[in-house]
Amino acid sequence: MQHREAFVARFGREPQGSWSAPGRVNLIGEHTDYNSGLALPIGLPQRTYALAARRTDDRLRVASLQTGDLVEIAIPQIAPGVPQGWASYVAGVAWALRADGFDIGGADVLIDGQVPLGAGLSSSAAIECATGAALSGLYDLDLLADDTDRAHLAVLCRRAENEIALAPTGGMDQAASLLARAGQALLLDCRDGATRLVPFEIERDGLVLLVIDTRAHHALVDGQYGARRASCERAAAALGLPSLREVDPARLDAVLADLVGLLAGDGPEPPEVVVRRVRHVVTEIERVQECAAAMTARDWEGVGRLFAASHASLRDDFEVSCLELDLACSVAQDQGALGARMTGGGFGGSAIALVPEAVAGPVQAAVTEAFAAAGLTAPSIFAAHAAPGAG
Ligand code: GAF
Repeated sequence: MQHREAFVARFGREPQGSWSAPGRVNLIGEHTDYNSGLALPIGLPQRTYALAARRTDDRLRVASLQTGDLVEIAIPQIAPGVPQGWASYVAGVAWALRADGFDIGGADVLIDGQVPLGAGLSSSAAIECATGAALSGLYDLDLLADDTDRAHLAVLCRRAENEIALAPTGGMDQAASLLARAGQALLLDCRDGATRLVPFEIERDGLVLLVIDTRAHHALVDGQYGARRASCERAAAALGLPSLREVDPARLDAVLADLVGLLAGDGPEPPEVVVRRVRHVVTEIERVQECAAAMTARDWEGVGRLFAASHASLRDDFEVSCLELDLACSVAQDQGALGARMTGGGFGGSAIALVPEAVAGPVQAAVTEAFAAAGLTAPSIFAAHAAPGAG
């Protein structure tokens, strides 16, 4: 069924428009956003669609083509944890717009989420940003007009996720979904929100970016993501810094040695664990800078080495990888990928591999075979390119 007919079937009226926003893969810069660091995402070709029409009362009715359910809530009733589940990403955006002073009313919204769910590809940010685009369109807020407005909407979509859906995420995913451009990666500085576009047209150089959705469970509302964030905040506080971004990479060893004494055994983890978390964040921020430079120079082997170093750091120091992600990356590397790494929050979800076109097929086959041999659920593998943000 087409989107328009689906909307009419659910709500008995015509939609006033259709808006959409992409999922993302982060090329490098993981668990850096909530440390005021750097990240380098691209928009994915897979998008989430929001068809919508205004309501004259103060209610939201939201339906999903994926779950088949319909959730109804009065906007003033939206609160932390209410509603629950996927509808919180839609309702949270209405709440955040109101909290920011935008005079929006109710809406009927139909969501078609074509970004794979729970795959670490920002399906929730895509719902938020498509909803933000829809409410902006319905109520003439013009929040897609330019990058400044889009960045503002990204902040509101992040508030929806943090304060209503209660996932303690940084802002990378919403920024990527709203600010992404075709053929470009977005160098995002989470300290001041500044962005710079970095060319990412790998097909010109005979390369393919494979996304390997391991199908291993990934959820940001589980405690592990929040625990990593808390460790970083604890370390920054012990060092007397506003964030780990302020650690001077040239003095990293000395800072880590000091940190052991400053933490002095209090807190939920031993100091040496916190030290490893900090080492990941500080070195990862440097890798983002190096990767942006290598991409600009079209030094793809250099990019591949940085991907591999990032994965090792996330696996060994930050400890957010898992068997499936490690297997996908090592098999891809063995089959000729220039580099492979987990992408997104980790604990499952997806890996990416930068591969010469000629080995894309063999890499896919080898990863699929290795998963079968290990008794794992078959991965879903597709080629991605840098696609545009919400519209
Ligand atoms: C998830 C979060 F939502 C992001 O904010 C970011 O922290 C990422 O994990 C890790 O880089 O996608």
